[in-house]
Amino acid sequence: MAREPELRVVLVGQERVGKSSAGNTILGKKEFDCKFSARPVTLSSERREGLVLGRRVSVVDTPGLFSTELREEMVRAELEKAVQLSSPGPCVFLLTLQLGRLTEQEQKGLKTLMTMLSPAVADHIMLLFTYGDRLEDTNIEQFIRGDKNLQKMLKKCSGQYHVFNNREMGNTDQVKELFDKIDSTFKGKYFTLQPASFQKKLVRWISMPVGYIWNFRSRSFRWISFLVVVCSVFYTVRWIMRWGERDDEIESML
Ligand SMILES: Nc1nc2c(ncn2[C@@H]2O[C@H](COP(=O)(O)OP(=O)(O)O)[C@@H](O)[C@H]2O)c(=O)[nH]1
Ligand SMILES: [Mg+2]
Repeated sequence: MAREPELRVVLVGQERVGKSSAGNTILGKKEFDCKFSARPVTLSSERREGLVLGRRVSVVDTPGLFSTELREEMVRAELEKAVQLSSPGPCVFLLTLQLGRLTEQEQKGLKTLMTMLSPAVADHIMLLFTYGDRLEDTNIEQFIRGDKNLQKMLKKCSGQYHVFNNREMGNTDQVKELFDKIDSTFKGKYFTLQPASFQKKLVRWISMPVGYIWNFRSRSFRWISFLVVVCSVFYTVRWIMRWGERDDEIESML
């Protein structure tokens, strides 16, 4: 019997919606940090893998799409890193939403992913609702039927969704159901990133270190770092120019 292909999953969404917890539910063990805290715990994309229900599975957890800690450029870089970590490409992006909380920013998550990665990503996005324990005596289908914004979101992506109760990490039925939905919706196809143009790369090379420095918490440290960078650039340019002058000097002496 042919072995089932590896399932590569990337978890994306707002901060504290339950992405890392969902990653742990998929893998059936506590691989990602997820604790109740006022500040986000995940600040860079991380990959974990395992054998789940007899199948090789890799899960990449990412920081929040609208991060309170990272600048937009860094969020984009972490998303691109997530795609690379999921090589040759993720089968699905699980856009994670907390059941019962759909803010305007959360509704923009899809657009953010399309802008940051590529419009083609929409076909590989599935909505994953966490906090399934809140459903009580209703079900997810009924819940979606009652929310026009959710229906709109589903129309703009693959149309597929699933619900997790991360409080029941040992419930493998919810994981099996997710795998079945991924298989039937994406049929082994996966998302890849087109190489960026030279201009885009140049803008990123410049904006990445600037964004990185700007992310430092301490204001004075931020400014000192800027000064160090500016001075380094200045002295490097001066050194290169002096080099040319020295060649001229040597030539005139000979
Ligand atoms: N009741 C309940 N709590 C959850 C569920 N999923 C996550 N949480 C809690 O939500 C908080 C944030 O979860 P986390 O996975 O760190 O969110 P992330 O920032 O999106 O990675 C943690 O306190 C989790 O225990 C769920 O399905 N049900
Ligand atoms: Mg997290």
